[in-house]
Amino acid sequence: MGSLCLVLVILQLSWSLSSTVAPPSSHLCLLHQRDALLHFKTTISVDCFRDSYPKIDIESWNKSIDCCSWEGVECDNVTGHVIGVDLSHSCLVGSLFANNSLSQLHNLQWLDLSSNNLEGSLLENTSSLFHFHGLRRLNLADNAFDGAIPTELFIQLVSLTHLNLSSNGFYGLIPHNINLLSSLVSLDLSSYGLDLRFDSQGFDMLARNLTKLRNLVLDTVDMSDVALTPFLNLSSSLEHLSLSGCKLHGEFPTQVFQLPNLKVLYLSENESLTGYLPNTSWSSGLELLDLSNCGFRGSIPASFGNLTQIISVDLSGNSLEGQIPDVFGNLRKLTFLSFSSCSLSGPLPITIFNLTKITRLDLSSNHLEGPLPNHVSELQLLEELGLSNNSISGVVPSWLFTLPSLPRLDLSYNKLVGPIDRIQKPSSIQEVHLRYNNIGGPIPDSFFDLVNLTWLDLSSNNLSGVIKSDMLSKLTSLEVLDVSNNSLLSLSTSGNDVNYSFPQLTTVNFSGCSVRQFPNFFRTSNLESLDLSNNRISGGISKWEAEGWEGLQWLDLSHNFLTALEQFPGNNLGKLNLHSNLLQGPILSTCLNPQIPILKELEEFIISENKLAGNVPSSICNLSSLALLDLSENSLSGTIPDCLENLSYLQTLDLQLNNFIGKIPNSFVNNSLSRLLLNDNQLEGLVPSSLVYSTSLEILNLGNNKLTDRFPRWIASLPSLQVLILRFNRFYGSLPHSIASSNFSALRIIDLSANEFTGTLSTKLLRNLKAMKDKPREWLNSSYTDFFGIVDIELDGKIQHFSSLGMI
Ligand SMILES: *[C@@H]1O[C@H](CO)[C@@H](O)[C@H](O)[C@H]1NC(C)=O
Ligand SMILES: *[C@@H]1O[C@H](CO)[C@@H](O)[C@H](O)[C@H]1NC(C)=O
Ligand SMILES: *[C@@H]1O[C@H](CO)[C@@H](O)[C@H](O)[C@H]1NC(C)=O
Ligand SMILES: *[C@@H]1O[C@H](CO)[C@@H](O)[C@H](O)[C@H]1NC(C)=O
Ligand SMILES: *[C@@H]1O[C@H](CO)[C@@H](O)[C@H](O)[C@H]1NC(C)=O
Ligand SMILES: *[C@@H]1O[C@H](CO)[C@@H](O)[C@H](O)[C@H]1NC(C)=O
Ligand SMILES: *[C@@H]1O[C@H](CO)[C@@H](O)[C@H](O)[C@H]1NC(C)=O
Ligand SMILES: *[C@@H]1O[C@H](CO)[C@@H](O)[C@H](O)[C@H]1NC(C)=O
Ligand SMILES: *[C@@H]1O[C@H](CO)[C@@H](O)[C@H](O)[C@H]1NC(C)=O
Ligand SMILES: *[C@@H]1O[C@H](CO)[C@@H](O)[C@H](O)[C@H]1NC(C)=O
Ligand SMILES: *[C@@H]1O[C@H](CO)[C@@H](O)[C@H](O)[C@H]1NC(C)=O
Ligand SMILES: CC(=O)N[C@H]1CO[C@H](CO)[C@@H](O)[C@@H]1O
Repeated sequence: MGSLCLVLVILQLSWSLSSTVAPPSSHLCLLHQRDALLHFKTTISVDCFRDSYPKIDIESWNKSIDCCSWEGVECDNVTGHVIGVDLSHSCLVGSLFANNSLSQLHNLQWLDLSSNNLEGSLLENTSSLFHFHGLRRLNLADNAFDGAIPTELFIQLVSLTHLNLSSNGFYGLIPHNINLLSSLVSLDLSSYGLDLRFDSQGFDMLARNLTKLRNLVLDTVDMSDVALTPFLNLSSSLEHLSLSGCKLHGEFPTQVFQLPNLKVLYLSENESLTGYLPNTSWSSGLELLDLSNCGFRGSIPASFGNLTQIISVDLSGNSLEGQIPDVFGNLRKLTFLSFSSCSLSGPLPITIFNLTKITRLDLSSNHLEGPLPNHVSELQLLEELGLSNNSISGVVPSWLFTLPSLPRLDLSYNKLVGPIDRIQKPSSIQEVHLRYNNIGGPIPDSFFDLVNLTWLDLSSNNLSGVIKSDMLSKLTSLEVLDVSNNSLLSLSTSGNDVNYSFPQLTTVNFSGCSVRQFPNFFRTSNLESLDLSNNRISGGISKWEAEGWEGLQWLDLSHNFLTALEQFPGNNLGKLNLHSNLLQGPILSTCLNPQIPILKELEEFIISENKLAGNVPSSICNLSSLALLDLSENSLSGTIPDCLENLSYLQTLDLQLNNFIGKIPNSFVNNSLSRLLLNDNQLEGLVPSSLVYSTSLEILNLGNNKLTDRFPRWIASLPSLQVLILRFNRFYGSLPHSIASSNFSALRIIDLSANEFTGTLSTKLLRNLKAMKDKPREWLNSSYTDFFGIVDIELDGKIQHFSSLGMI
């Protein structure tokens, strides 16, 4: 009974409603308008990219169906006139011709052709569109229209309320008579690349005349000529102002933040735009604020805490300073907050840690100090947390490792001391970065419970104790372990360590710790990179220890106390650094024994500053991938093997400070060689003429040998040569005149001292050393200063001083 009553009431209600409006006619659509639409359909085609489909399917427009019920078409319910056409995102391809049939839709109020692939100049091809006197919304965004925006456009479209020409190829000045569009509510002229331009007068008029504007979007429109005072005249109805990357400069009027209806303010990427945040009366409805990478100054005012509607704030990359006011308690809608890369100081605002909806919080790269709160139960949605590069002190609280949505924690470059408390319910966090803090004591066990860790970086702290493989045993997903520069931390060497393997581990960095022995564990893993440099590893590496390591590509054992090496570890090494150890005897002959599989992949081999003796075996030339061979500062003797031409990728050959004798082999045929350092040996004979082919040669140091030769005239033709040292040899004769006229185009250092050169020194030669004069600073920072100190030019007893050499 009750439900029957209800049905009756509804029937009556709907009858009385429909009786007040005219009943819909069976054919609303006017035939000539239908034909105009169908004709338009024939002038364009539909072509979607893979995986996309049209929002409006223009193909479904069908003559036998009333055009007012076609997708994307809207008619006036009473007159049947087509008043709206929405063909946005509909995969339209083609040109809009000037004689476009859409122009016959005289009553059109809105037209949306955005996000298609239409092309041609708006000026030429669509001018007929501008004759719609009744047009209120025009959206041609995201097409390929280009050309200047036609002046007539705005004369015709005086009723326009919504104009969207964004993301096309328009260029040039925005016509002043845009200000005729005094009904405009929404204007979007954003472009890709500063091709459209507002002049100061044009924008001034816009601000005064378009009093109904609610949306003004001008991203990457060039506004470098626009003064900022007209912003004071912007309509108080403004809700959305977006001026990213507009080259604005000057002081932004604080009043804009106070426009009563403002909800969205984007001013990012205007480096020269300065200004201050308002102390009072922010627009209370502000939801989105992005001022990133501008020049805003002053402090963040306490009134910030009144922005209760705020959802997203990005103030990163400004010159804001002072404390962050602790006023986030009422900002319950905030999901994104970035204050990174400012100059903010003082304690961390505690109320920030009470934000329940926040997903991204970035306070990195400031001067924030003091401890993190001990207990935090909010932040459950946090996906990104940036606190690195501050002066945060105290312990690393365990709640950071329980946040369910946080994949990565970066607290690097702070003053945290640890330890980390026990973690009650570890999250699935994947990356923990704590480099450059003051965390002391043993590595807290709690880290080893973070079973989903892939990256653990504890480098540059004060950690001590011993890392054993069983500690890491739960971290089966670990890919990168970096504990470098913890000078009291060492690595267990016990035998049972071999039992664990780390299938994902590729990179281990123990540089600068207290490791005393080459480790057993990791050997069976798929390790690719192992850095044990700057440790206290002494004794030898046995053949047994050197086996395995099949995946190892990069091994750094430099700055240790190794005395012996039975075999190089791993067979697939790309880089091996044994610099500065105590390796003795003829290791090269043993380890490069032709019987042992040779390191075909080895690109960099550094064994300098050891106590190697004996000859260099010619089997070294089997290392055919070598780009860097550094045997310097040893006691190697014998001749330089005459097979270097096999090393066709060699870029640096450093044999300096040994006891090599005999002639320099005349077999430099590869043109990638850039550094050849043979100084401080006992080499005799001539400078090998094959070097003339080494067109990449930058440094040639043959100093302190017993070479007897004339000045090799072809040297001046080496186009890249920057450093030429022939000092302390037996070079004789005069410098060839021809070199004075050559350009020596790159040369910056030349040292011919302590030879037997004769004749006069041509000032023309020295005047030609052009490279010596430019960019001294850049050059001084380069690594050449590692090799050479003072350079003098001394010829025939006369020392020449040139001002351009002063900087050396
Ligand atoms: C148009 O609609 C009629 C009736 O529904 C149908 O028979 C005809 O195939 C349609 N034409 C096109 C081109 O879709
Ligand atoms: C026409 O009528 C439909 C349904 O009655 C309504 O949804 C639509 O908004 C009306 N359109 C106009 C322009 O009045
Ligand atoms: C419009 O112009 C194009 C090219 O200028 C022409 O091919 C086409 O027939 C014209 N259409 C109408 C309806 O006049
Ligand atoms: C319109 O654009 C097309 C293609 O970009 C071009 O060929 C044509 O000449 C243009 N002008 C007119 C008036 O249609
Ligand atoms: C302009 O159109 C584009 C594409 O349809 C859209 O993304 C953008 O939000 C529009 N601009 C305004 C201010 O509505
Ligand atoms: C401002 O708009 C009015 C119409 O509302 C128009 O008459 C006037 O010319 C416009 N001023 C400018 C500078 O365009
Ligand atoms: C523009 O702003 C200035 C400064 O606030 C004011 O003096 C002037 O009257 C305003 N002009 C208009 C047209 O609103
Ligand atoms: C806000 O107040 C501070 C301190 O009283 C003052 O230095 C600053 O100029 C004020 N900022 C604005 C925009 O009024
Ligand atoms: C926040 O707004 C209230 C009321 O509008 C006002 O009384 C208070 O002074 C404001 N607080 C700040 C810090 O501006
Ligand atoms: C955090 O919020 C809770 C309730 O939501 C409140 O009791 C507590 O005082 C707040 N803490 C801070 C520091 O604002
Ligand atoms: C670790 O990741 C696996 C999936 O990769 C997941 O099943 C597991 O729950 C995660 N562990 C924790 C403690 O979240
Ligand atoms: C992205 C962008 O356009 N940034 C501009 C911000 O403002 C400065 C100075 O006005 C320009 O140099 C940048 O190109």
